[in-house]
Amino acid sequence: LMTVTDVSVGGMTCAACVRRVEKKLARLEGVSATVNLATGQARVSHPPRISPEDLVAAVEQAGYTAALPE
Ligand code: 9UX
Repeated sequence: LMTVTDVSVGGMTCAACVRRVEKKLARLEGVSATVNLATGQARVSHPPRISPEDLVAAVEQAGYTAALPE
């Protein structure tokens, strides 16, 4: 069963940014993500063994900022 986590992504300004973030997240085993450029939100489906912090790290490694909901 997958977990869904929303991540706030900062620094995206175009559709290529969106694809970069989605592809970076998808490199994690079992992860798929849809990024909304207008809202700056990534909705991520992932196995429970991948933590929200892992998702934040992946987004940051793609060159963007990331934060979890408060
Ligand atoms: Mo287009 Mo998004 O150059 O960084 S990929 S702004």
